Amino acid sequence: EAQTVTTGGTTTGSTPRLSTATLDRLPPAVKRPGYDRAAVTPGIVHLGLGAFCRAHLGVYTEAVLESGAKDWGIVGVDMLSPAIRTALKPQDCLYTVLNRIDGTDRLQVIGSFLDMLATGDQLAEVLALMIDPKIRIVTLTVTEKGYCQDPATGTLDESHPAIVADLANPTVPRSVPGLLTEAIRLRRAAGVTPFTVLVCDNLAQNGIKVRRIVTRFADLRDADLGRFIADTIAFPCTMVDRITPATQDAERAAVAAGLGLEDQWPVVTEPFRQWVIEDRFATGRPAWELDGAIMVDDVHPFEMMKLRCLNGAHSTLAYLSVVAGIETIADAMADPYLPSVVRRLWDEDLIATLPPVPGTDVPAYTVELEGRFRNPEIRHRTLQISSDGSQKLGPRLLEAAQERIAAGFRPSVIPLTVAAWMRFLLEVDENGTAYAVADPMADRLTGIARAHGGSATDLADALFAVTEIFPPELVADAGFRASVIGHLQSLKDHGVHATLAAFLGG
Ligand code: CS2
Repeated sequence: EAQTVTTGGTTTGSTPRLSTATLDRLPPAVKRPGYDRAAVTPGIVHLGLGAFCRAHLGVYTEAVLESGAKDWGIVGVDMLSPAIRTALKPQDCLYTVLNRIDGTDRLQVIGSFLDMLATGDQLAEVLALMIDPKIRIVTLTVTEKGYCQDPATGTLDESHPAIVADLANPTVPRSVPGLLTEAIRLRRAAGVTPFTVLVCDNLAQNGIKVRRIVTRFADLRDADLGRFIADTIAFPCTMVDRITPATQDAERAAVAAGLGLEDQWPVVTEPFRQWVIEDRFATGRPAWELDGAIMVDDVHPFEMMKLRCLNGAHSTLAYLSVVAGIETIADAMADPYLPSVVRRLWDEDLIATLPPVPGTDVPAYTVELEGRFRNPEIRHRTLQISSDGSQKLGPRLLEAAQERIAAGFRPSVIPLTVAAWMRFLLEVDENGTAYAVADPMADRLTGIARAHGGSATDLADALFAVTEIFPPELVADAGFRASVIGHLQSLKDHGVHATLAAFLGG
């Protein structure tokens, strides 16, 4: 059958579309909802509809629905664009998760998202749903920057344009803190039991941090509301993990071939997944442990291990790779030097900063990570991971560097990562290929890079002065500064490979 698949999820052609009506045409090998979707009611509102939540929350919740629970369906809400709603509503919100293991495609059609909304044109519907007593949990994957925080302190950025706008017009929120606060206010006014807020983004102490941000926003609106949130809303911490790159058109085509149906926005993900959740829910929760979620009293050790070892290594690989012109994490792991760099990052900088992780051997965890990064079926673009460095460097690596220095050690690889990020801000790789820095602070950061790019010392000094990213105590450390500047000089003069060869040899 002829079919054309083009970028952006628009497709034309004669292949019929995945939907409730076409489910029975799927080949037998494709898993699909075995429960009666029409009998499921929503219990979760999920904010942020990217690929990750559909490969993670959506899959864990699918298992809960398969077990017979009927009141934990998900309604997904996009706060940035209606693109996923547009792609998936005609499919009755069904989408495919593709796992490729040793060249064999395993496909599962997920039914746990019952509906999809976008705040752009459906804000009133979203708020009405969020005050419905049936909704007991609000989950979030809105990325680090979605919380409008000052990344260095993890507190609300009160000068953030969306926060300023929401404080001026709080009943028509467009920021995440604004939307949560307004929903909580309306729910309280209607006498409905509060929902639990479950943050599923890669922030250290994510629940604690977001509770502080939302409480502060509410406080600025109305001190009584701020107190109410602080006293009554549960924000359990979570560690989430599944490597899920943005979907490519070739993968859409592979999914269509496997389904015999067109799916406009499948997700391709690795076999591994992990979810560790602080078990503190005010009004019940799905039995996610049925599908392997780990319910604990304290997520912190798990989250530090994952954020530093996985995400910190990702960022290290990403900046060095983008500058060197290496396209994916799997390609980076085939480089002669980069695997040794991440090994040293783990062994010399990160593992020593971690508290004991219950039931986990951390060195073995890093060996497993290496295997996950090498997975050739996952084409995870280094440029995608390079985004939002201003938000990611702190929790992934800079905090660890500070701890190492405070303990009397010199961080080894982290200064190299910082230097690579600085070099990355020049927006052109070593082959002369231009790319764009995607970051909420991109204008300021690339402006600094353009103005000071001629000298490693000037560039590093100008960037160290950005206090939203670099804690003053860290950049007050002369050894750290000198190490970053030395690596940056080498990256500029000799390039990534010569710098890594010298670093690893030395
Ligand atoms: C990545 C994460 O894009 C990034 O910054 O490091 O999305 C990473 O793939 C996930 O956290 C894995 O769980």
